Formats: sequence, C-alpha cells, structure tokens
Amino acid sequence: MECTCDYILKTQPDWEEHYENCKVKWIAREKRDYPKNNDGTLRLRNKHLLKLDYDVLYHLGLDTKTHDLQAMFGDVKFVCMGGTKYRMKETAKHMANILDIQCDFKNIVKQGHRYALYKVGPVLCLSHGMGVPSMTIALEEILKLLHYAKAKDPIILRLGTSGGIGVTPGAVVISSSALNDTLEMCYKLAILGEEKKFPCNFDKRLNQELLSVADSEDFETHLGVTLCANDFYRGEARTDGAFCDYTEADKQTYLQKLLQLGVKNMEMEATAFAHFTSAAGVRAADVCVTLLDRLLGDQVTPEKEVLTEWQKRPAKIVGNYILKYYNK
Ligand code: R2B
Ligand code: URA
Repeated sequence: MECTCDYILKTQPDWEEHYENCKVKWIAREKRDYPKNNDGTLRLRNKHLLKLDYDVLYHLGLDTKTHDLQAMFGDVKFVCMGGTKYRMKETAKHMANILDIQCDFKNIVKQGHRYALYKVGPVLCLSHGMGVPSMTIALEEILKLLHYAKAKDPIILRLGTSGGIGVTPGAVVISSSALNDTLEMCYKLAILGEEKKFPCNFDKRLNQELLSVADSEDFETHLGVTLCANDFYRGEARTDGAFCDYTEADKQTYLQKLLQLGVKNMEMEATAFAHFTSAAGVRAADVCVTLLDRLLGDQVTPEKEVLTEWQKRPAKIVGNYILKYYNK
C-alpha cells in the first residue's frame, strides 16, 4: 500500500514522516476501509445516504437537488471553522487579503438561519456556534458538502478561543490531544440509548507544520493537551456561574491536576472535532487563542480591543500556512 501524504511543507529533521490521514497509517490504526478515493475526494461510508433521492443539509440551507455543490465548492482545499459569525467573517477578510482574492463576503448559508459560511477562493470560513452539539452539526454537514462537492484532500482547521492553564493570556495553543469532561482521551456520544466512546487524535505532523509557521509571529504559540468541557461555568471549573457546588480550593486542586496531565487550555469542541475529522480521513487541527489564565481567575476581563486583537491570532497562523501552500 502506498503512502498518500500530500505534503504541504517539506519534512524537517525532527518531524513526523506521515500525516495521520495517510492511507497506510489510517488503515493500520482504524482497521477498516479508507474513507477517501484515490483522487483525494471523500467517500462517506454511511450506506443509508445512497437511498436518498437527494440530501438536505438542513442547517446550512443547502441541498443536492437545488444546488450544484460541485460547481459551488469543488475547488475547496481549506475549511476554517470557529465559533462566531463575526470572527469567521474577519477570518475570511484576512484570507482574501493575504491570498489577494476578490470576495463579496456574502454569507452562503444565510437561508439556514444558523451559521455563516464565507468562501474566499479555495478557503471556506464557517461559524459553528458554541459547544460540541452545535459544532458537530456544522461539521457533519460540511463533511457531506465536501463529499458531494468532490473537494480533493480538504484540510479543516478550527480557529477558536479558550481559557489557558499556566500560559500567558493571548498565547495560542495548538491541541496535541483532547480530553473529555471525565478526563478520558475520547469523544463520548450516546447512540440509541447507549454511550459509545470514539478515539480523538490530532495530527502530529500538521501540528509541527503549524508551529513552524507560528514562529514568525510576535505572540507565543504552544503545543498542549486541550480539555473539552460541556459547559463554560462548572464544566470548566469556574466559580462565577449562576451555580457553584465546590470550593475555590477544590477548583485549584482540579486545575493543578489538569496541569499535571499536560492540559494547556480548555474549550468546548476539541474531542468531537478531532473524532469527526479523523474518522472522515480529513486532516485537521485545533488552534485556539487563550483569553485568560485560569490559574489566576475565571472572568474574561481584557478590554474589547485587546480581545479582538488576540482573536485574530489563530487566523494569522493558519493564514501563514495557507499562504505557504499556495506559494510553494
Ligand atoms: C470557546 O469559547 C466558547 C465559549 O465562550 C466555546 O465555543 C469555546 O470552545
Ligand atoms: N472559551 C472557553 O471555553 N473557555 C474560556 O475560558 C474562554 C473561552
């Protein structure tokens, strides 16, 4: 079997040789059919889809009957995802600027009334809302969209915000792995009334490449474990929610435990994001700016201008990466 790594950056001495979605690595790990065709297009393995006359991507307000998804999205190579519509529009503007692409910044999924999707040439910028359920609905529909569009070897990057643990506020954390809310390295989902657990791995090689293009920026970027919480307040060990049933000392003990486990930030999507993308054979990374150091407090207090500036940081790193790809 042949390696299918389509290298974005040239291998450096201490880098991983293969991407995690290389056919050789993927099959050895997952022990089932590779989810991509030879031309890099996505093969969704859900056989039920074949029974549909046409497929409705309900939350995106798109379908395969009235939209020619291949004509609309066949050229897509990068998908940037993040929580808010504002941030994803700003991300789209950044990509248009660095790639020198004219764009009307029209929300292509406005008719779905849920998310925002902007297309800047081969780059999609999609808002996904907060938390795993909102994010996975957007991600699952975008994976189907990429499949119907026959997009080749797409790469998905989550550009998020997070709470840091022991890192300078404003620093960016790229997730090496993700822990769920019970501190297991897996994504949990109840299916037909039974809890199922799925692996949630990130791509070491892609992370090494992203770290290398973060080097030129004037802010810190770290590689670290990400805790994926199911709630912003108690789920992230805050004491400033409407409810709190533990002491400040309990909270500090927990945060120290996270620190020991290598956790550098907390957000609310990482495990599911890692699972869905890797199961689809799509290379992906979670790149989040930290808005505060949780060892020092719970409230997000920096001035709006500072937060707005910090929130551009993941897009700067990802923009450098995309630019390298097109300039190579
Ligand atoms: C980070 O920020 C949001 C909560 O404020 C959530 O979507 C996350 O992961
Ligand atoms: N997002 C989170 O999930 N937690 C934070 O502390 C900040 C942003």
